[in-house]
Amino acid sequence: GLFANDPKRDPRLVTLAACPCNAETPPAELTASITPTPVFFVRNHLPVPAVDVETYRLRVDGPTFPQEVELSLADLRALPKHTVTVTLQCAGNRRKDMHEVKATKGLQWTAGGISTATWSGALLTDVLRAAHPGFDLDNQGSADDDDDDENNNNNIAHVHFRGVEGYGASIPFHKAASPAGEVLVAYEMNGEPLPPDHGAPLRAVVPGHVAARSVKWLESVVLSDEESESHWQRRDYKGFCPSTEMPTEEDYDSATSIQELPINSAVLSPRPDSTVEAGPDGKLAVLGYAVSGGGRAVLRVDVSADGGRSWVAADLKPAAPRARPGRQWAWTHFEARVPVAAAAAAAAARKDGQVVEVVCKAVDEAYNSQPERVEGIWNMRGVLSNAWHRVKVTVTQ
Ligand code: MTE
Ligand code: MO
Repeated sequence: GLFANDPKRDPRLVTLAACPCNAETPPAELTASITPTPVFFVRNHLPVPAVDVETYRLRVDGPTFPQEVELSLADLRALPKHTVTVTLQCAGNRRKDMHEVKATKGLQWTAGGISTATWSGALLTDVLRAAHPGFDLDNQGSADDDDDDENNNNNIAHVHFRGVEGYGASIPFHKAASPAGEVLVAYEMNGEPLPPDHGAPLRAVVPGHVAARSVKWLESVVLSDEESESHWQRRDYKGFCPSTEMPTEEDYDSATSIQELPINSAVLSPRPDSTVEAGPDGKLAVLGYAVSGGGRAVLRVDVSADGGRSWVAADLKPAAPRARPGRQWAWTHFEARVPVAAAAAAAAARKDGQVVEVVCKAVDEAYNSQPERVEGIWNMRGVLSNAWHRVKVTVTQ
């Protein structure tokens, strides 16, 4: 059948849909800085394509290229190898939290539509230079620059990525053309060749951008003056006003496609609806992850065990502690011990069974923070779901 080429998968993955495969990383595995490859979340829109690595070629083209160029895997491996730790987060991560406030359309991801790996491959800037030695990455021109040199890139504003199975997306040229953007044509994940679910033999890895732009089974890179025509660029992965119940064609045309994601965080432990014990000090251990887009580091995570009345600033453990300034592409784990005894006693007095609400909210280095409530950010597709994460637990003492 259509899915004959789909691989066997780790049974620990939390499957939301089998064909095409959409599966979350299980909560217990989300606590690791680097997600083990077998439990890295999977988000496929289509069947996993069959790829012949012998004949595989990456096509590279653009308006100022004398001709289309084909690069083999050997050509790409011959370029300097670059390794970077990057978190991929689906635009629909935590959609379920939004859906619970008001119905959304899409798979009901909890907080496991996110994972982190070390990715190795060629820098996209090196691939572009290899494909077109005369190509001037620095010449990003401006609309009123009328230089008519034929290598002038004035009109190039986007880089399109296409997958073998038909998926496609694009990113802004300024991200792709900057070596500090660290966009990769990756052939390794956690030190091993890419597995079928994650794009073997090649995928784009776009650090700091929504995972939808990190195109798997990458078959072409094309420079353009326009965004990708792909459905997933033009008719999905966009945010709208909360009153837009059903975006029209005009709404989609006028909205900006998601590239960098906003600051987000989630509690991994305790688990929702669990019964937990406070320590002798009346405190509860809370841990989770926080992540922001665009290479912005997580500055602080505030944790509450009384629904947000009082807060504790958590200890932070970034997955890539030596990342350069402005290039924090990976998540940060947090851990806090939060006073809970008073909240549990108050809940007991209200006779609601000592149920307390554990909350986390993160702040990134631009001092962006998460919205308190879902209502003001609700959208029909359930993307950009980054309200304070809330987990209800029963406390025993
Ligand atoms: N690339 C291709 N070719 N096909 C896809 O369906 N899904 C995108 C992106 N790249 C997709 C793709 C989306 S929406 C996400 S969230 C990430 O891949 C998921 O990457 P992963 O499956 O390696 O976790
Ligand atoms: Mo996604």
